Amino acid sequence: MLVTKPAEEFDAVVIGAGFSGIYMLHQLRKLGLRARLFEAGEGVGGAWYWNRYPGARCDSESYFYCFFFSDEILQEWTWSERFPAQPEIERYLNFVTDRLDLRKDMTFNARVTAAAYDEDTKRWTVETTAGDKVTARYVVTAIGGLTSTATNLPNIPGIEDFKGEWYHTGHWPKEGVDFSGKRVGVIGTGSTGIQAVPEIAKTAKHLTVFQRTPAYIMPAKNHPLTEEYNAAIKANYAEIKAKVRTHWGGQPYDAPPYSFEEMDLAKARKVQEEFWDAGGLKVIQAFKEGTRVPAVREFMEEFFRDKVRSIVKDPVKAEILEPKGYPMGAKRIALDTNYYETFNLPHVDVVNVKKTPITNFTETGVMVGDKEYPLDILVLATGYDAVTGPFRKMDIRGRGGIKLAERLEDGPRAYLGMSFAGFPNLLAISGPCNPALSTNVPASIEHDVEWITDLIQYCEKEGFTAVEPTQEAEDEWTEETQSKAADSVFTEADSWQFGSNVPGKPRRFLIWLGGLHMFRERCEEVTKAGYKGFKFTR
Ligand code: N01
Repeated sequence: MLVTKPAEEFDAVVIGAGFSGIYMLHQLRKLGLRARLFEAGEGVGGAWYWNRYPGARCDSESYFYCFFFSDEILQEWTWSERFPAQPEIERYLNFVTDRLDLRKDMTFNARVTAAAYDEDTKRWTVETTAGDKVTARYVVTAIGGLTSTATNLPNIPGIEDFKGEWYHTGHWPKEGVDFSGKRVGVIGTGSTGIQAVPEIAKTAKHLTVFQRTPAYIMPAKNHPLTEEYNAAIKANYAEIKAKVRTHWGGQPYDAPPYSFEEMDLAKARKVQEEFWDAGGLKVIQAFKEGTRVPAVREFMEEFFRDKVRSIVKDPVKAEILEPKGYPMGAKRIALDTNYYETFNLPHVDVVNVKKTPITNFTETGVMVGDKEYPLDILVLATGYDAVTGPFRKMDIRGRGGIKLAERLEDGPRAYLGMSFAGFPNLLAISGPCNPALSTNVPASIEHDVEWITDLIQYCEKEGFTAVEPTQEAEDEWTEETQSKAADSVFTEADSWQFGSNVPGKPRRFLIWLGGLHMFRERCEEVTKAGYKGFKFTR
C-alpha cells in the first residue's frame, strides 16, 4: 500500500540521477539551495543504470565521456578501457556521487509521476510512486531522452501470447539473463542490438537476428588502456576540455586531415583503411569535405558494404547485412565489436524482416510470413519513444493546469531545449529541441546544467519568483529546430530522431542540429541580452 509521506518543502527538485541529475544536484547545493533528487532506480546511473543488456558499452571514448567540471575528479578517476562498458560507467557515476557527497539528498525507488504548478504560492508540488509529495520553487528534469520510462515496443500483435521469456534491452534485469542452451531471437539492429548480438551468441544454443534496416557500422577497436596512456591523458586534460567545448559534437577531435577531392580513389581507399583500423567514431572523419558531400558519402557507403562482404563468409547473410536503402548518416551510425564476425558462427542467423515482415508472436516464437521461428527467449532491442516520450509519461501541469504531455503531443517544443512557455521555473536538461543527443552527451549536459545554474542564480539574486520563456521565443526555437533538420540527411530515413519509429508519433525532428559549439554561443547571447526570450515575475 502506498503510504503518503509528510509534505516537505524544498527550493528545488531534480528528477533523475544520471549524468545530468548528479551534476545538477551538486550545482544547486553550491548555490546554497535546499534540493532533493528523486530517482526511479535503486541507484544512480540513469540510462546507465537500466541498460544492463549484454555488451552495453559507450560509443564515445572514455577519456571524454565524463564530467569536466572538476579537475580533481578528472585526476582521481582512471578508465580501464577505450570504450567503457556499462558496469564501469555505473561505477564512475557512483564514484562521483560519493565524492561529492550527494547521496544524502537523493531518494531512490521513487519515480516522479506528477508535478503541478500553483500560481498563488508560486511553487511546484511533486509526487512520486514512493508516496513523496513535496513542494519546490524550481523543478529540473534530468530524465534523459532515451530512457526506460519510454521504451518502444514493436507494434506486432501477440507478445502476451509468447510463453517464453522476453526482455526489452532498456529494462534489463539486474541479475542478468542466462542464454545457455536456449534458442534466442533478437529484434532490432540499431546501436543496442549490434552491441548485444555478439555477447548473446557466446552462450545461446541458437540465435536468430530479425533485421528490418541494416545499419552502417564502424568497428570500435576497443582495448584496455595502459598506465602510460592514462597518465598522458590526465596531463593533457586542460587542452582536451577546451576542444570538447568548441567542437560541433563535443568531441576533442581535430578537423579531418585529408581532402577527398585532391586524391584518387586508390589513395582515398588507403586513407579510409587507416581510419577503419584506428576504429571508433573517427572512422568517418578522414575527409575535410565531410559525408554531406554525395561523392564522399557514396564512397564511404561502398567501403562499408565491401567490409561486410569481406567479413561475412556466407553471401546470403552478407547481402542481408550490407547497409543500403538509405544514405549513411540518415540513421545513427553504430560501433561494433565482432558484430559481423558473429554471423560466421553456424548457430547465428539473420532474417530480413523488411522483405517479409514479422506478422505476430506465437506461444512458441515469432511468425515471419508463414514461417515460425521457435524461441525460448526474445530480446527486444527496439529502441525508445525518444525525447518527448519521457516527458509525456509524467503528469506535468503548468499555469492554468495546462498539461505538458498535451503541449508535446504534436511534436517537440521548448525554448533553447531547456524551458517551456507556461511552465514557470520548470527547467529541462537535454530537453526537446536540444542538441544533446547529436553530441557527446555528457558535454551537452555540462553545458545545460551550468546554464540553468546561472539562470537560477540570476533569479535568486534579482528576487524573481518565476522565470519562463515567452510563447514567441518557444515557437521560434521550435521552428528553427525543424528547419535545421529539413536541411539534413535525416529527412531521408525513418528514425527515432524524427519520432517515426513510434506508431502514431508525429514526424517532427527532436534534436536541434546546430552543434554544441553553436548552441553554447546562442545560449551565451541570450544571457548577455538579459535573458532574451524569457519573462520574469517578482
Ligand atoms: O534503438 P533504435 P537502439 N520490427 O531505435 C528495430 C543510443 N545508444 O536502442 O531501423 C522489426 O536505434 C528498428 O528497425 P528500423 C543511441 O543514440 C547509445 O538501438 O526502424 N524491427 C531498429 O533496428 C541510439 O541511436 C549507445 O527499421 C523493429 C531497432 O529496432 C539510441 O540509443 C548504445 C521493429 C531500434 O533501433 C537508440 O538505439 C546504445 C519492428 N516492429 C544505444 N520496431 C552508446 O554507446 C523497431 N525495430 C552511448
